Amino acid sequence: MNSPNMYKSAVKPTWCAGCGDYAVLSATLRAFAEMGWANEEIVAVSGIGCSSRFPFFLKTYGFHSIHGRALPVATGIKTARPELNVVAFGGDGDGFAIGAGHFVHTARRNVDLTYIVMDNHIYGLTKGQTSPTSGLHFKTKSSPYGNVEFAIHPLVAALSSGATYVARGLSSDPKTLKELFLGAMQHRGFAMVDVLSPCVTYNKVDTFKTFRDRSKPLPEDHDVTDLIGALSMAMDDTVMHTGVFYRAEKPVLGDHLEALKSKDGREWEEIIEGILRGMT
Ligand SMILES: Cc1ncc(C[n+]2csc(CCOP(=O)(O)OP(=O)(O)O)c2C)c(N)n1
Ligand code: SF4
Repeated sequence: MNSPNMYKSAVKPTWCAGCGDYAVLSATLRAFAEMGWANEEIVAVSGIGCSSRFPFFLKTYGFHSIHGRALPVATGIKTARPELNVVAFGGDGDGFAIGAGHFVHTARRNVDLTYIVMDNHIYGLTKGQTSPTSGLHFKTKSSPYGNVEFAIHPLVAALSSGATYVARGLSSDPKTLKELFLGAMQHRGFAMVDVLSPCVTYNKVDTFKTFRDRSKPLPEDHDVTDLIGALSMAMDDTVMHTGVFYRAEKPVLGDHLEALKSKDGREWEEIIEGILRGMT
């Protein structure tokens, strides 16, 4: 088996001491090792945020893009180079605020890539503002009188948009996290893992302890092929379930594009030219 260390770059993580993202990094390195991928077969893509610094710390190809744009960049890379293993990383702000539109469309296209979200319920990099996963009444610099918005359900959004592997894990349980990442990387299709990963510096409410106290593994008899069952578990506000909610086999975006090519023996240039002609 490959060693997790072979995927570590020479750049030391610059996260605050105790940040939940360290555990996500270590679980990722171990999942890569178990996948047995060569360094040059992996592309790590991110947007902007503390969590989006991820590609710096990996000895793989990397693309540190712009805020909220990890998924369109990852889609482009996977489309142009389907043989590469594309893994996108980012925060809840990056993915569910500015990047929310891209998230929904990447899911419905079932792009064959893994998306790992470090969900700390706050904007860390910009020093603590309310995010779309922050709870109602949560006080931050941008909501000094308390948050007046309901939180988004990342898992419900993923499930209802067409994602074909949907899971939730905890930074405080890196062993299970590695298994969830492995499942996502082995999956053919859009795989999202939402990781409850505390920001120890700016979020004093959603801590390791509160995430642990509020969460519970999915029941052993949970059926991962049942979309309605997965949605109802994801919508349960009384407990934050962890584990694999849903898994399905469906054609990926690349399959549809390949079919366009093979139908009349068209080349990419011809397909793109045809699309552009239709747009003018
Ligand atoms: C277009 C644009 N808008 C806003 C910003 C400022 N900005 C940078 S990171 C960020 C949010 C970071 O939060 P999150 O994505 O949850 O990641 P975290 O830092 O918590 O890991 C914001 C608003 C930016 N860089 N670019
Ligand atoms: S500010 Fe928060 S999210 Fe950013 S590195 Fe520090 S603890 Fe982690």
